[in-house]
Amino acid sequence: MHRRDFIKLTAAVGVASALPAWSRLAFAADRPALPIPELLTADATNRIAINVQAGKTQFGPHLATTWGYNGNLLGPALQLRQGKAVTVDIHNQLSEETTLHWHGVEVPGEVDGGPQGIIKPGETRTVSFTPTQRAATCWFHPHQHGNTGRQVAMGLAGLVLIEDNELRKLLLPKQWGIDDVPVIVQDKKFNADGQIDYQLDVMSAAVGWFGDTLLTNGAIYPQHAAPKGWLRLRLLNGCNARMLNFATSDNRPLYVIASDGGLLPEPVSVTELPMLTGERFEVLVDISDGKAFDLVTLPVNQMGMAVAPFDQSHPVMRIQPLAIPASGTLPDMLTRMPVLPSLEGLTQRALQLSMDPMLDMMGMQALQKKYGDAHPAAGYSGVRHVTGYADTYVRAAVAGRADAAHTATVNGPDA
Ligand SMILES: [Cu+2]
Repeated sequence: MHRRDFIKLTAAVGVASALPAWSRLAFAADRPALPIPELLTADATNRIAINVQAGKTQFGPHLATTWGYNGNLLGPALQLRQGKAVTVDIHNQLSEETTLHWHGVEVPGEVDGGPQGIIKPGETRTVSFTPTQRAATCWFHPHQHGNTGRQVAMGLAGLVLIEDNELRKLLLPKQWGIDDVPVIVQDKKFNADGQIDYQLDVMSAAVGWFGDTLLTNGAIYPQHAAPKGWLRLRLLNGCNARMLNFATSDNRPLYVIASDGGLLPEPVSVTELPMLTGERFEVLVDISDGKAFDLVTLPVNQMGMAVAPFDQSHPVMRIQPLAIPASGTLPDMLTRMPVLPSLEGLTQRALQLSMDPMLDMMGMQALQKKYGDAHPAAGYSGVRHVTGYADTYVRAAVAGRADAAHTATVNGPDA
């Protein structure tokens, strides 16, 4: 266990032990506590240090070699301020090249860690930038050419929280790891030796790499105890290719307050929240009734992704309300948004990405051979697979970018 995990766990247990015995019993001993990434802010000289390093992580029965930022797995949540310059020193302690890409953060190309921003083993890359965008939950991960998927699968990913004055004024839940909770969801696969399995074959080349074990902040079906009232979840679909569809086990609504781009004008109540890979949403959940429930992901209509155990509702984490009251609220209004410009008279361009049809066919056959065609919901039993953006996404994923969906379709002004 990381020291920071221990501190968070101690804090959670501290809260729990202040409660009557019946309440503590609800916190199941056999379920791991949700690991909470450390909230890291810049030091007095506006610097943040990130070490890209290798370690070991226990996943159920598997003790696997994993990679992390400043730890064994995943990384800290970097809290940045709008308008405040920050310098990040990225030290690569791995034995191979990597890059660090600021996903969703509006930074100049030379600062970003695309495939050009290589950090050789043992070397340090220093980047400086000033966030100018609205408050938003973003993330960072490698974007090494040809190796992005594997390096992320090994554990490299962390959150970036951009804050601004507008967000600070709202009385949203904001106690990190207590009622403002990061939820990084990723699927993993392990080989016979219990190591992370990132073998690409015709099937994963055709439909995208996917695993059979769901991790939430790196833990299998963890639990989180939170003060009863409003609970804020910062959801990240950190999977390689798997679309997720968040819901609650007792159908209580999720109130979406922010997307990739920051606050929505007002909360939107949903009972299902589909998320493509790389996407972030912030939701508030009312847990004032004190009843425990699961955050789950429902089966999705995406080729290859609805096979067992994902052919049914699958738990993401258990949420256990505590007896103590929470202090955050769900405001009726969140922010003012500018009116969308008229789309009239714009030139529309459609770019279609495609892949080797032979590889596609071989992948489909491999999928059918492995899982059979007994799951119509899996969307691979027909001649064609899923339609729309999911299909485009799957194809984009073949290009090897976990976040290629952003660039898969471009429709816009011919400016
Ligand atoms: Cu990305």
